[in-house]
Amino acid sequence: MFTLRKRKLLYIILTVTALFLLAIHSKLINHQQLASHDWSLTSFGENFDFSYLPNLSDSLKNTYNRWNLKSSSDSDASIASIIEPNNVQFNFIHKNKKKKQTREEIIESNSKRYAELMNTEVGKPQDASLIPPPEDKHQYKRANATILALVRNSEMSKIGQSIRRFQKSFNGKFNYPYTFINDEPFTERFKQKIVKYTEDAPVEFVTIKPEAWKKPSSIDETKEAQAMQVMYDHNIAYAKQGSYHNMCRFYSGQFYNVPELQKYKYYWRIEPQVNFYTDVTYDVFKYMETTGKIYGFTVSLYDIEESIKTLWPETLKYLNTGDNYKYVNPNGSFQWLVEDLQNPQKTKIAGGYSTCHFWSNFEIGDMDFFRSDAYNNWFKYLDSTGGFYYERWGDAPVHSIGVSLFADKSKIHWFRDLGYNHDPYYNCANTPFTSHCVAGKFSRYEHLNDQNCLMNWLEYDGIKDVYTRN
Ligand SMILES: Nc1nc2c(ncn2[C@@H]2O[C@H](COP(=O)(O)OP(=O)(O)O)[C@@H](O)[C@H]2O)c(=O)[nH]1
Ligand SMILES: [Mg+2]
Repeated sequence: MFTLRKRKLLYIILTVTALFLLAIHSKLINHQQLASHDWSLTSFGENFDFSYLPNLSDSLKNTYNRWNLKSSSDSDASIASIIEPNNVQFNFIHKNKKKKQTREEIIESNSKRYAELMNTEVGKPQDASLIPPPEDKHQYKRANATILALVRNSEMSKIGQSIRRFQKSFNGKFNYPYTFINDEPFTERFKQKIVKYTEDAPVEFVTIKPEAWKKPSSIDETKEAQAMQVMYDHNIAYAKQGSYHNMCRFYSGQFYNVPELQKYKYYWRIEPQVNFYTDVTYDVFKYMETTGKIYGFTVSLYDIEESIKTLWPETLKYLNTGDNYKYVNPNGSFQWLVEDLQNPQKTKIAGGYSTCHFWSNFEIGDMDFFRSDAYNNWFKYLDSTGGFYYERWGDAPVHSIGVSLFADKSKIHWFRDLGYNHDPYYNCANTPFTSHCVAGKFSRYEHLNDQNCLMNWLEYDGIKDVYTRN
């Protein structure tokens, strides 16, 4: 039996141990809450969590809350946009107020309409006279354009595949020059091998200046490392890959300033391991030129909302500062940006942005648009927030928000007729010139059909069909 003294001692030891365990437990919980705070869905109430934007003024918080994060059922907005000094707002207009569809019904209806559209045979765009392939491509007067590929030395054979397909589809007929860019010098081996694919098209190899590629010195590396870990824990692709963040920032706001690209107006971006399924029988760059279009795309989809949580709120903050409102084009394509029906949770997490974007691995664009004050000043602001590193803002949502806000929607073109694939998505229409892809198929995984934004852009922004003659 224990003596009274021993019993007292045991009691004290047990109490201290219990208190100690309790303290550790509560510390662990606190730590977990802290670690997940930035990303957990539960940290969001009905209003946006402004802890991401500590410097946000109260008036702007109110501006966001006025329209942000309302669920589709309680949204009563009737004005699509307000573009005034210190009062820039975009509201999603719910048309079917009476007959509310569920998310599943919306996805089913959009997928069905998408498949029908892509299966309806179309030819070429009807809104311009198209220039056919020249008889002598060496004497041909081309548009001021280049085929642009940012690529690593290690991706030689993958970009080679893309170029072989691209030459067959388009460039073998028109012979536009290629510009290959890289953050490291291209090896002799890369250069020697690539020209076997590019045939007789002119080729330029460019090393990007470190200041256009490297992470700015203003980035707080401790904060960045913490943010990367949180994103990594939430399975965000490339969360911890610094070079990917650099790439996204570079393609968002640096590529059009590369000295070797100054001589060009238009670019067609290609990537490793992409496919082109259409025998293109007109000069696509000249089509952009004659119609005055500034941006062409093939695939439009939702993004990983947690990679761009503050991109839209920061954009609104910028537009609501000084006279930046003046850059917004009153005829921009705003509706698909703030749509909140198909994937409402995404719109909520991304602070009012649907996350819909044009997929930038295929882009045909006018660099003069990106060089404009409207786009470039906005990019500089975005860059100053550090969001390319503290989050993982992609160049695709940045380009898409940029062109949707600052360009007339008639200047953005869906290349419905150009068959294209970057895994796992397709743009495959029923045209006499397209083969080896399945018309109407959006993804090789059917469950990803809910990621398709195209019908939203076409419908909610009232985009004119230029493929059929009216
Ligand atoms: N030179 C260079 N190119 C890169 C780097 N990271 C990505 N890229 C290029 O940027 C483009 C997008 O990268 P990719 O790996 O295809 O990303 P994903 O399509 O988003 O999965 C491709 O053309 C890559 O070759 C890099 O660190 N250096
Ligand atoms: Mg890629």
